[in-house]
Amino acid sequence: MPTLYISPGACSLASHIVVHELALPIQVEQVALRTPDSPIHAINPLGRVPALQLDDGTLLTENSALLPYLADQVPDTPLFAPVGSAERAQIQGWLGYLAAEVHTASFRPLNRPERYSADEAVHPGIRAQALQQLYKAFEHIDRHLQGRQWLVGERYTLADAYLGLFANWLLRLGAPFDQLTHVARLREQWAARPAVQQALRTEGLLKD
Ligand SMILES: N[C@@H](CCC(=O)N[C@@H](CS)C(=O)NCC(=O)O)C(=O)O
Repeated sequence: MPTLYISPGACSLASHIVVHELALPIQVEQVALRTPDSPIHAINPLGRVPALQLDDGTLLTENSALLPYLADQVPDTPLFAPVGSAERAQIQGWLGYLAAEVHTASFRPLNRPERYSADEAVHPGIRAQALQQLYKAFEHIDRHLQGRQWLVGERYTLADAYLGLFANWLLRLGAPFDQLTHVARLREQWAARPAVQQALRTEGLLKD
């Protein structure tokens, strides 16, 4: 059976959720991150999650590739859209935006300023700039969600599964992110989904 490597609360939550949304026959294995002895280093040379190892040993990484791959295991799932459709490109557009603008350009310097400078004295400045960047990235999403329930096509898609996890990370930041009411509403709808709750429970992030 294929194995999806995840770490509790990490960005691998999006792929983990989709495994539950689609009831895919995939085993989920939790690994530690940023420790040299973690088994993830033998799986993914970057030492990162999510990573999906197929039965023949093929390794798939990157949420922006994994989420479409998982959805494609169930043809016609409403989580994605037909090949060649504008909706499919819109969903992929949001996956790219979330991976690049929200995760890599904003959350990473906020959480890991040491990757941008070895000089600890400048870390508060890196974090402050990253917070501004993050706010701008989410303002764009909040505006897009005005008058819409979900990001694309009036139904929950891969893009919302991925956005929900980043919106969840915002909870610990408080103001001014709490002003983004449309993002907050989407996060609540996301958190109410049984597949999201199942994934959160497995990762030890939701108690009964
Ligand atoms: N662009 C990758 C980012 C993956 C990533 O940065 N994962 C983090 C967890 S959120 C990780 O494994 N970090 C461990 C490390 O970088 O050492 C994706 O979207 O899949």
